[in-house]
Amino acid sequence: MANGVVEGIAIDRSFWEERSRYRGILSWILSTDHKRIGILYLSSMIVFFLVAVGIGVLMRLEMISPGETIVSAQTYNQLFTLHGMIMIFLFIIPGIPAVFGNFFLPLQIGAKDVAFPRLNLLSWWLYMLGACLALLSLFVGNGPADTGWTFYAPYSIRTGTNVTIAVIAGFILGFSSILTGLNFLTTIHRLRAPGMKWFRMPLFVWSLYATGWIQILATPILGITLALIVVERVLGVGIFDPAKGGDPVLYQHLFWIYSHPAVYIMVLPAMGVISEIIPTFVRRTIFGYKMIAFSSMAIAFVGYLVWGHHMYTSGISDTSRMAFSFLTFLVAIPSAVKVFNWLATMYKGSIDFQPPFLYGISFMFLFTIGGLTGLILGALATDIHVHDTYFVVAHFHYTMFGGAGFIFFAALHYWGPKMFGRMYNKKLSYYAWGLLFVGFNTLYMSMFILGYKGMPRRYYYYLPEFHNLQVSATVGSWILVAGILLMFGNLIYGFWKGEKASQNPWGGTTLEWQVATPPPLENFHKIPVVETEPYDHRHKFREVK
Ligand code: HEM
Ligand SMILES: [Cu+2]
Repeated sequence: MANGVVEGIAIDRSFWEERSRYRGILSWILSTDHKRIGILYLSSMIVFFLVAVGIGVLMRLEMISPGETIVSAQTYNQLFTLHGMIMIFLFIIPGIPAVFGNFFLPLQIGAKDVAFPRLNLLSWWLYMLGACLALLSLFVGNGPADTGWTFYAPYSIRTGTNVTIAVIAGFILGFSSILTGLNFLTTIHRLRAPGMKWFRMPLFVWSLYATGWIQILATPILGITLALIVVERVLGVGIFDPAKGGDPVLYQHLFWIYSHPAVYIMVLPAMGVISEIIPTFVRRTIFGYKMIAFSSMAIAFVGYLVWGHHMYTSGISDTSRMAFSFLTFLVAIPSAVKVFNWLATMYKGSIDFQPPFLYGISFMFLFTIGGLTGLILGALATDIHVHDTYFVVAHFHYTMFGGAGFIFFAALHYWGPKMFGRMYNKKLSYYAWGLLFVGFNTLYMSMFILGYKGMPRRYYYYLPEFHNLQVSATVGSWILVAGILLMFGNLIYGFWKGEKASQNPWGGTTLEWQVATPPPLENFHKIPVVETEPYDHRHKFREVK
């Protein structure tokens, strides 16, 4: 039977109708059901994302002409710091694991919930506490931090803005990520259904497994580093500030020892989602299942060893620069294995260009541009030229936004109907995709060229020869935001008022498509027994009537 059959399941109350002793919003914010926690993360995350997008548009508006346009130079510093902090710590790092990992991991392995449901709820509460603190830093004292999201020392030690509150918020958000990772690793080790052997797990589960190890091993390093900033700011102990005998380069090492592996907390789950979407819409089993699973683990491991490529210009030795450059090229190999296997799966497949597939393969195009420019940044000779310019800003928007961000959108289009039980308007999602894709490339391609020509990042003023491309970048941001708003408007209206969705609208083969839509509270009445490999289109499972 196909990847386990759910026998004798009756149409049951969906998790939306959970009977709990609490009513209204309390029945949500005090629920330990993994599906409800996934929806809690989704709703809070979309709000934070849209706030940060708004800040991004403001920054682009400011840059439409050299000199003051709408905000002062100091405010501009605070805007890019806030934008980066919210996008990284409140959207893209929790992102796919917290929303779709929470909702679908137990369903995909045949479990009733994650291993520690109450700890799971605590992770969301910590996420919200961290978010509230970050937003509080807007309104008290000297206003939000103006250091950039990287909080480089010694400026982050000396500035009078709310760095202390911001880094405490980061510290708390780190715990939310650690607890989520811990929960997922234990769930995958302990709660798989009978027959769900390691090499029968969907590849999304493998990507969450690799990500979980980074979440629990790397995040504590960020926690300690941010705590040391607070110690130095509050107690004046010299750790990073050379004026007090500290070492600012030590700060950079500690910060990037977490923040480079952190880019894989962002991208690995995205690579897992696309490995689900491609077999579904090309109606073929995935090419090189084991190699894709292993390449997730390889990326997670080698990704720990490349952090120095952020510090080629900070005065580290030539030997270490060469070593970090070599290792950076090495990490490109397992990523390329994945791209090759996805293309091989699509080759000669009967492709069904549904919205999830379209958003999904945009990831492959945009992430490949991000990855290849990553090699330009990984090479010493070229990096020295483009480090700290718009080229870097464009590069990480292609990898993080074009990569993980577009997959977040693809996952919403793919799994949203299962989560909410209703469909969205497909035509509108194609239009939204068009605006997103054209706006995205206009904005960030302009920034690639500006950076290559020498436009520094985080600068408020610029030379007249940069003006035309700055204008096209800003126009690109308007088209991009029109796409974002149309996409979310269409999805929210569809999930609320749209036509009822069937149990398996896309013909997926993994377990979540074998339970009712939306899923019942307990997921499965009887623990399923898994008998075949995932993505096996030869076996059709019975619709629950
Ligand atoms: C409509 C969407 C967006 C727009 C218009 C936008 C625009 C920008 C601009 C113009 C900057 C450069 C500021 C400068 O160096 O002068 C920037 C920086 C940044 N963006 Fe975005 N961005 C968007 C979405 C995103 C997303 C989705 C992410 C992450 C997933 C992201 C993460 C960052 C980070 C980390 C920085 C660096 C901030 C710093 O220098 O400290 N952005 N963004
Ligand atoms: Cu890096």
